Amino acid sequence: MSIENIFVLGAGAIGSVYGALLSKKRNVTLIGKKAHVETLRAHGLKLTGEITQTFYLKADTKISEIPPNTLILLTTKAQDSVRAINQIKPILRTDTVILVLQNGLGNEEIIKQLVGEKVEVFRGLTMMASEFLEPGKVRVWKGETLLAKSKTANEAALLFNSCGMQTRILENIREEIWRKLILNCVINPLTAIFCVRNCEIISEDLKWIRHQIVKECIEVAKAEGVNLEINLDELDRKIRDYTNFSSMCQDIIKGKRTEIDFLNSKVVELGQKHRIPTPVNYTLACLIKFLEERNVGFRG
Ligand code: KPL
Repeated sequence: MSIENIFVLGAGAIGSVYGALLSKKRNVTLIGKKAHVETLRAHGLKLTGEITQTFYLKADTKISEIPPNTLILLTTKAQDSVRAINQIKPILRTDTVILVLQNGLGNEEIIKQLVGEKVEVFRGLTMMASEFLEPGKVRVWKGETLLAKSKTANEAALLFNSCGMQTRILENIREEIWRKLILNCVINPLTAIFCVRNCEIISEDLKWIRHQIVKECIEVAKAEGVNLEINLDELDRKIRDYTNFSSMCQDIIKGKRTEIDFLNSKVVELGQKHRIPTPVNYTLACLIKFLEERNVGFRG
């Protein structure tokens, strides 16, 4: 495949950043919510933070037609991917490629089941952070992009790197998916519950909880055939470097559903399968579910 067109399906904070940077070299269309799309069309996309630039690129609320040689970056929240993919399923072509760039475990398997063999689906992970400030405005913190080895991964990595995104291909992405999952299982619920920036959870008072989350995840990963060695102090240092509000914290603030089912709840589910207790992950998942329900209740 030679990537000519790119759709970013789920142009919230992180999707908008990827779309903006890739528009330096390719024809990119951001697919997002109406208010964001209208602002992008009228005033462009303003990135602030570690990248300060305004990008003028195409934007729409849905994909009506998929041209040949299209790469679709799936950046919706994990819980929205089935709906998003079902909408475009009838117009997918055999030369369309889907890159699943989301948080969570098991996402690409769901997409593969939906689209079948005819479409190449591969997994990516982003270590970038972003905040959706208002329609048309996103703050960004740079970070690496990791791509699973697949037919289109080489071409995608070359393109991403040429657009200024530090990108690597991994022979075996499974271990990195777990590492990112663990980072999210620690950061996302704690920041969402306390409504604080990621670096703020590096408090001595939360140390036992942070480390217990990791220990439970490591046990479950092992039972799933992934042996991880994680240095807890190093992980704490990594978290201290993130000064943004996590995606889950942003979701809770906005009264939206979160990715908890693909993060801590997924670890609990797999723990049950292997009879491994995961009480701390379970407690956090319950607290997030409570916040989600309360939000939905308030919205009526
Ligand atoms: O993936 C993220 C998220 O917010 O969902 C991190 C890397 C934790 C950045 O906040």
